[in-house]
Amino acid sequence: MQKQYISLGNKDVYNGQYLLSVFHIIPNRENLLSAASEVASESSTGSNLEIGTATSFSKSMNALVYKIDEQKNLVYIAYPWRIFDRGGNIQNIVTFIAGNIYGMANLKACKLLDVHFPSQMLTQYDGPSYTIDDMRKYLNIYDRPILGTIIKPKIGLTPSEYAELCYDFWSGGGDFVKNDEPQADQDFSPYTKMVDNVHEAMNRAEDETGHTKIHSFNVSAADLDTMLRRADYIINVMKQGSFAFLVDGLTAGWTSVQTIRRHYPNVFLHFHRAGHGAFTRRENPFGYSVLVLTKLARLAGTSGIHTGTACVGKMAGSEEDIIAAQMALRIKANGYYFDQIWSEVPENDPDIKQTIQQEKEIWDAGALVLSRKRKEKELENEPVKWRGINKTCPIASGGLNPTKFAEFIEKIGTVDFITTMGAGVHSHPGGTKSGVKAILQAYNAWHEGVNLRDYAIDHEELKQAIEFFKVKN
Ligand code: CAP
Ligand code: MG
Ligand code: MG
Repeated sequence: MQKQYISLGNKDVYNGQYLLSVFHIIPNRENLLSAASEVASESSTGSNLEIGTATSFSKSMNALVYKIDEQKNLVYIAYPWRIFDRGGNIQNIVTFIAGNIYGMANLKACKLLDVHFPSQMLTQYDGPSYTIDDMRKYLNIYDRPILGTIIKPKIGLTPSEYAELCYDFWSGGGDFVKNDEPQADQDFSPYTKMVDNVHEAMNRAEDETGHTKIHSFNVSAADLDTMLRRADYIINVMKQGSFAFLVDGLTAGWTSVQTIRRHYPNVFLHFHRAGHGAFTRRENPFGYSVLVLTKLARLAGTSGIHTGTACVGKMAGSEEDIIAAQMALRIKANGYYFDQIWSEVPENDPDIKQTIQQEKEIWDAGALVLSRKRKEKELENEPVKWRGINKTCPIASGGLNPTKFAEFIEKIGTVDFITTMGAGVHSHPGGTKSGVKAILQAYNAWHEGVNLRDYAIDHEELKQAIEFFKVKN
């Protein structure tokens, strides 16, 4: 037991000087409070033994166990946020609160479930600069989700084959195409050739449809210089607004995410979270939650992050995906353990209070009302311009298909997201173009409140999708 890291009932932790956290901890042998003090020590100033070199100042930087729930094995730890690297560094926060502690031999479980960033701390971090609102202006789409796809097969197409599928999706009515997360500079698809071919396909599709289109290019690479070279090549070829930069945020790392955010503040930063399941899945006793990942990504300045499909798609998800989506989008959102307000001024600021109330009214009205208001541009109570961390948009992907779209929209409660369906589009019996038409038809059925099967009677692509995806009801 390291008593200098325990301060149960301490109310100072709510004074804005602490990042608050809650962990699920199961000790091997010792009691929960003792294990908690070891975690607080190892994740802040200490080690496994009390050190004689601590000073009165260093002790003031100790993390503090301020609350404990023996029944649920929950431990609340407050971190003085001055211990984190200045300059808005996310990687350093993760190293502290989700680093060495997972290797501690005296624990059977240690999972960071939620975090709370106080307003004063938010001022130190970038937050998103280019948001889905900017993307909506570019696309002139306000009243529905942005409809995207991932090109499949995941890898193995030549640049022209790849670009042709992009053209099919865009000319069929789709808005947004992304590289799949491992697509990079493979010998059978040289990076610059892929970009050039996408550019030509996009021009063709825009000329034909009269609508702007977007492609999200994976700029993850072996080193930052190569990432910047790829990003700069895209900027030289594509017009502003027509591209996003995708970063495999976990395998390329937080430094890569923040480098792209800081070098290209006018580009949509698309965070793909490949690998997150290794530590976010509920059955994993060690790691941190989808909610924590999403909050860190917003703080880092991500414009859009995959937040899962809440069991509607193919990935192991949960209701937490919906909480994560709201945490990404809203000015104020409630986590399981902490409310989070993303304003850089305290909650009792009159502007912020009004903005939070306005946003709540829009959200409580529901996705359909938001969609209709956006269509008629009736958003008279759109939250006023507010001071704080801009929104990150949810990206809904894995395993979605046109027949599951309405169910997902109802679950997430908003249309303010991007969907990127891969197999859900390219496995359509009529091919990619029919796949995207089926998504649009499925959206319109939901928006008009018409049962999918009824709507499909005179919409062939949706009818084929219902057969193919074997929709029961
Ligand atoms: C989806 C996907 C995405 C996953 C990521 C894939 O393809 O391209 O990377 O959705 O999962 O490679 O599986 P499908 P998440 O649409 O064909 O499933 O969005 O949960 O992070
Ligand atoms: Mg700021
Ligand atoms: Mg993928």
